[in-house]
Amino acid sequence: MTAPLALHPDVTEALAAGRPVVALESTIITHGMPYPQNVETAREVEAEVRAAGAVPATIAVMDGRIRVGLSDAELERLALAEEVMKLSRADLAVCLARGAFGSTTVAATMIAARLAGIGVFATGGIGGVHRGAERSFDVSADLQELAQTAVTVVSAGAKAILDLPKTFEVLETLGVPVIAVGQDEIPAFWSRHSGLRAPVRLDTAEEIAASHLMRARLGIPGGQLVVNPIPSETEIPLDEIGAIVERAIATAEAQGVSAKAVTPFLLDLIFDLTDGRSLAANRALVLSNARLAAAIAVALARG
Ligand code: PSU
Ligand code: MN
Repeated sequence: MTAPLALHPDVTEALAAGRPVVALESTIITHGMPYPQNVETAREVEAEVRAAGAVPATIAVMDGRIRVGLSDAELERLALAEEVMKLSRADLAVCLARGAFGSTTVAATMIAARLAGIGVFATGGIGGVHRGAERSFDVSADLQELAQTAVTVVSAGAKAILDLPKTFEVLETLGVPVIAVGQDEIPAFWSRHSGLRAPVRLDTAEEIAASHLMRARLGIPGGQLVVNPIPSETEIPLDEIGAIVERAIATAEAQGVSAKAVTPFLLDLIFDLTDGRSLAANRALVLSNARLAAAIAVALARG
């Protein structure tokens, strides 16, 4: 029995030749950004990965198969689709078995990347422990996935819509290395600073790749979380985005938004409340993460 994986020919070829490949998620396209910025960003991210010498593999579920690497027409179809399941570990198999259409979150993209033999994955922000989790118990399955699936995930940290100290405490408990790049502090998605000290700092793609390979040699399951600060020009400082986030969370609570709907609801509202600045920032940080992930993939391919 093998997994229903369908690799794009460019991805198959690169993997067979031991050349660098970077996995990319698709929930950011279907649930993270509005059309047409979602598909424009997806295209720019793929181009960035190629320019840095790696092959991009955007992952989604279509027609009963996990697709690893999409054509431009498929990216467009995903970006325009209205009924798309947001897939995490819990629902990946259900979606495949039903032959439904689904986009993959960080957790599901890690599972797919691992099945395809891809070691590194670029995204925007990971899911984490939501504020008020002591009441709602809302903790993203992304954290458990990082603990068990051996993929290095390049992010800009976790969004300030989350409880950041609790998110990083859970990652520590789960044995997930959180690696800051170029600074001693953990970045907070739209902001370069969070006030939280990073457990580890590594400034080069080579060091991050070496530690990924060392974990494999030790037989340690689980991945690494790289937290790469957003480029300064597009940063929204924490004291500025903080108040907006508070308003968005209060609105979500008043409207009874829960479960999978929380993150997309907040992102959409924050987009409106910042007059689109949050989206421009999101775009810039994903591109920067794609560049770093490609450099890590190049270093991994060298061994
Ligand atoms: N961060 C973003 N945009 C997104 C997400 C995170 O900047 O769209 C998505 C990712 O796919 C992540 C998911 O895995 O939200 C987390 O959702 P939840 O909080 O429901 O676990
Ligand atoms: Mn959740």
